[in-house]
Amino acid sequence: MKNKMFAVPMNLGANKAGIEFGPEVLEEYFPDTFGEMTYIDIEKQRENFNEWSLKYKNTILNTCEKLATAVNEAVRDGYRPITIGGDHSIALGSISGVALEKEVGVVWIDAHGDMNTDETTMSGNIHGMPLALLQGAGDRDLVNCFYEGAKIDSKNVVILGARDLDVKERDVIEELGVKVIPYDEVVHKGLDNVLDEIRDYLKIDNIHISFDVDSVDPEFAPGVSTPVRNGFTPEEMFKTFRFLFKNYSITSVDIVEYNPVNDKNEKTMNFVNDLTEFVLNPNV
Ligand code: DIR
Ligand code: MN
Ligand code: MN
Ligand code: MN
Repeated sequence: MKNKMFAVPMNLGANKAGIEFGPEVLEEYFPDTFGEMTYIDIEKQRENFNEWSLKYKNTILNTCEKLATAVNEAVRDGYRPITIGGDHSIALGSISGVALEKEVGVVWIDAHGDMNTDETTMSGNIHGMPLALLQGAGDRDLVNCFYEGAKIDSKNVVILGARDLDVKERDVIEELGVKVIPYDEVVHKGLDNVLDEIRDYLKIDNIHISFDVDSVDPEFAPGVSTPVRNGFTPEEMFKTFRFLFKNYSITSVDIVEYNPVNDKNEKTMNFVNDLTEFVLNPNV
């Protein structure tokens, strides 16, 4: 399958400086991997600053709708869209763009659940909400991004690697019935067993992988905005990707939350490049 790459240099969903430089740093150091990205423009919209719990909602929605339009066209033209972030709020756009064409399941690989709503959030940051929004939970305007209503079915969603879920976020996860495999469980059961479990659980052919770099242990990927200890090794992540590409039709991929400002010895940058190279040319 041919790939088409999109870059979304936005940090507003995380409200932290640095993530917006991810795509340009990757492109500068690895032009062979990232040289062909189509950049989505971030057009600042007028914001309602009374909406504390939905910081930069209008600009994020505008960006996600533009990304969804571009991704949707790529899918219709037979490409596999790969979206390079930017913060994780952009997955609202990428997945909406795919979901209009195909019924997709989602493997959300993240230290976090990203299943807050505007009512449960403690940060007000929209990058903690996209997975709930995609299932129809949360702010109506954001839920209706690109087209009206939920984009994915909760039974087709797995959160893999979580280890930092907010208390009320857990309630949303439980209400919607989303399967969570915390990183702890990966350690206790072994990654191979967990991956087999995913294959038994996700009974759908088309899968979108939404990969948050902070799912990886900060020892190997310090270049993120919200590091959480005890995460995946790079080897485990390559194994996971290889498994998913082997067992499913991977419609589309996000690689988000790389923050070059926090990187050490270019570790994260090199890892993101290696993983993207695999995604572009998966030899399984
Ligand atoms: C936290 C952090 N749960 C929030 N979320 C992050 O702001 O809602 N997601 N960092 O990637
Ligand atoms: Mn995330
Ligand atoms: Mn995260
Ligand atoms: Mn994050």
